[in-house]
Amino acid sequence: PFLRNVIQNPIFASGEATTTFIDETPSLFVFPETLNRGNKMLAYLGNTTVNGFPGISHAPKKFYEKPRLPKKIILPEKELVTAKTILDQEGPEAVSQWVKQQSKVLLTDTTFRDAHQSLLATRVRTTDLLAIAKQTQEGMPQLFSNEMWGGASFDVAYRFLSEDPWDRLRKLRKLMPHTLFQMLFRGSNAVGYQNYPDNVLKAFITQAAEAGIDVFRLFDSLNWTAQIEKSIQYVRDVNKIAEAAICYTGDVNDPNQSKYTIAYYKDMARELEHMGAHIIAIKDMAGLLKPQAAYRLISELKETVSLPIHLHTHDTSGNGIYTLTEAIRAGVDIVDVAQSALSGTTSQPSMSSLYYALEGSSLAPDLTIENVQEINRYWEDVRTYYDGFETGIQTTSTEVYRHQMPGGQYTNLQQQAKSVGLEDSWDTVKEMYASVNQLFGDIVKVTPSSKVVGDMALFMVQNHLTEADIYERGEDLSFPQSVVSFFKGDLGQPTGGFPKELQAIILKDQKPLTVRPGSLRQPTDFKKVSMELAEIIGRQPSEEDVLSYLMYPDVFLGYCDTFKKFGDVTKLDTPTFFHGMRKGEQIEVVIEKGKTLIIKLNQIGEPDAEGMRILYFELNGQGREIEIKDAS
Ligand code: 3PY
Ligand code: ZN
Repeated sequence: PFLRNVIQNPIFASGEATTTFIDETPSLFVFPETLNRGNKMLAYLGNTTVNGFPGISHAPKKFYEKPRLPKKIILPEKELVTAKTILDQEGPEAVSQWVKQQSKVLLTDTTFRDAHQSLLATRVRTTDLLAIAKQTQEGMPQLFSNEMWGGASFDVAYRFLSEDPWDRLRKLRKLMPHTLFQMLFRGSNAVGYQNYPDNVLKAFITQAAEAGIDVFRLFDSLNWTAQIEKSIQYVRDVNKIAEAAICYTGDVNDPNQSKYTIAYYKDMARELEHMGAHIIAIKDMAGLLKPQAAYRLISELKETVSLPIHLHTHDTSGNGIYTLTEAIRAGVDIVDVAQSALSGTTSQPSMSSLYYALEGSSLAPDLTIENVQEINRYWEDVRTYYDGFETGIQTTSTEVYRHQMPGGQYTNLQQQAKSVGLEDSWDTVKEMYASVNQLFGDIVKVTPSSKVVGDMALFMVQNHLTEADIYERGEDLSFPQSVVSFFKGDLGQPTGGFPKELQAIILKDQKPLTVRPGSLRQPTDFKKVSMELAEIIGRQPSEEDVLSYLMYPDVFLGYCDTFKKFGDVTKLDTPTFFHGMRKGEQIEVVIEKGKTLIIKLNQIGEPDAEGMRILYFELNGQGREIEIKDAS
């Protein structure tokens, strides 16, 4: 192809090529396959430049400085033994023992997953994680783990970022071989919103372990342990760490609390220990665990089980650091924190704030705080790339103690309310969310059960329904699909069972399940699914593709279509990915080692009668015109 490029070059053909011809003519090195990739990239850039990125307002691209990377990372005097080394060499039980032997509290950094899930709609891209991965490992070798996968990050990667989450995992794994990687796994719902057959759960866990996950935080959205049991076993089967989670709701110190009492949490912890968990997590997804309740809960759990306790909370109320400090005083083994630039409000409390809150005391976590500050600067800068996805929540709010909405759901439901014309009734929706929770018998609310409560709250506000109306006129009402499915038992059984009268009203003549839905599912025939998928996408899918397709068929196929159309857009820098290019701007895109596309946007044409614009690009020195439909 190089010779063909030379021969076809007009300067070469005219005989005017001099000795610097090759150096000065980069287009000679653009080969057909690269050109094809280049053209796809131009199609993406053209479209984003003209039409913007879905979900954020279409504003001119700002000028960004390169994010500040750490200037200096202080390395420990002698290499530390990390939890990852212990897992790889001695297995998960040894990690469990090691954690318990530590005199200081250990930390999990959630910056790569829950922090941006809670603050930036999970939109942080792989490229921005990779750029700080190595320094994160070097600068914070004392961390227990880095939470970097699962939860909403799996489908958001495919759906909104045109990225393969498995690829993210593998690339980070390469750069951070000495750090435990942690993921959030929704029990029987894996990384989706519905129940999957047991063999799909097993295959997913096995594949995730193979791709790099070490710690699986396993929870059930109704705290029904039957739905976590199998997953614990599957994690044990691959010799990884099964961190079984208890979702925290209510308030253990509320004298009126009759369901989610200290005894309830202790019983559940015992059960999970019995099922083979290596660590017990308290998953306080809404940030309801108040400081004194934290002290009490952790103290009592430490006396109840012999496993390490890992606390996850959200700082929505503003009490996060105080809650963590009290938990640490009570002997909690590991706590979740985030880099301060991505901490606070609906995210986790700040790592450095916790450090300084405890500095000088025997409780302070072991950190090289200078490194943490250096790494945090990077996040201060990178966060500005994502300003289109900021939630708009600028302050703490103790209202959460009342409505109990998980951090991740708050702005989602707000959007949902807006989309059905209820933007002025947001306070009413929040109140209704609390009422629906009571109507449903006070349930655990976390993905996906939280969605059911949210859907019902919107339905009731939209249709001006009260609780009494539901009982009186329920027979004639057509309830949201998620609500019917919940009362059928598709998500499992809530603590204390379903309110029977309401269940009958909602289900009408359908019969509810009383057993684990997964126990009724036929095992998935992976070969058959693989063949079906190959037919649709026109290539042999990997095992990872098959699993993703099983979790999210439409989303995965949408991703494959986008990839065919635009190629690998993960190679673009983030401002360009979200905002396209400015007129006159030149960018360089490394599509693979040694292959760079130099792209310049010279002119944006006016739209014709059909709204088509011509964008005049240069791709490695060669003019390229791309026609884009202006959708505005
Ligand atoms: C998720 O399931 O995505 C969560 O983060 C729940 O808290
Ligand atoms: Zn969380």
